[in-house]
Amino acid sequence: MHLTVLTIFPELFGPFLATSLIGRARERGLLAIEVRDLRDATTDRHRVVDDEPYGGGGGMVMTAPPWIRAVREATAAAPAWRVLLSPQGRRLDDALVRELAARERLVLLCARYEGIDERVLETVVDEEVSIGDYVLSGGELPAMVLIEALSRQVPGVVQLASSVVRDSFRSGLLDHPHYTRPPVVEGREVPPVLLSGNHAEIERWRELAAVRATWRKRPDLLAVAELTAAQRRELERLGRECGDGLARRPKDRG
Ligand code: 9D3
Repeated sequence: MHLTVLTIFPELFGPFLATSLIGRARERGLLAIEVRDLRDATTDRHRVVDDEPYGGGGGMVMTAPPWIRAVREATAAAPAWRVLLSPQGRRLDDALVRELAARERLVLLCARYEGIDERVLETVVDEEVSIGDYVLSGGELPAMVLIEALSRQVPGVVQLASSVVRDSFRSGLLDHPHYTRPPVVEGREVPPVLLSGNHAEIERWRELAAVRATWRKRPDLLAVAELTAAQRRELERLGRECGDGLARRPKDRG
């Protein structure tokens, strides 16, 4: 997979792209990521990328010519799917990550200021993507979120640990709770089954713990989750225990 990032803050990406999973994937040639300074596509002495909005009002708008030039340069050698990170975009989720990961080449446009000249969208953008309904100052952090999620979908980037096998199974449930040493923390013990050495029973406990966690923290996910028979029974039990229409019991914090 080949990514080009266009931004006026290329320095934000340095350590992020050099570290851990992504750094290793780049070293191993599984992932090619190029970060380009949008200002390199300007033609004036002061490398200006913004101007006042036509029609007045506050704020500044990113001008079209540097964007159009930069995207055309980035796609000159080979075509790419061109994504503008934007509050107006389609909300990023697992399905969108997989769709984008199926593209061989992506160009990610990171905007700043109040907005970007609409003709950029009309001429050199294929899709707008948002990472959620909250206000950030630009598209750089959203681009990093997207890059991290995408890189996990590139074959070979994440070593096939059991956690990834479970990830790729994706029942649509939350994870079960995890425990490691020491055995007692603030007087709290580890669920004894996890120390039993009985792997079939541990697997059953995790299966039910996952459905309980989802029921308590993200009940909306249960509508589309794929449940085993045991998980369906546990869900019915939780429903009876709580009573339909009553508030869910918050996690005991005794
Ligand atoms: C405060 C300015 N807003 C007026 C209603 C519009 C606005 C412009 C530019 C809001 C945010 C931004 C900068 N954000 C992004 O470029 C961005 C973003 C985000 O803010 N939230 C979630 N996903 C994304 S993707 C790009």
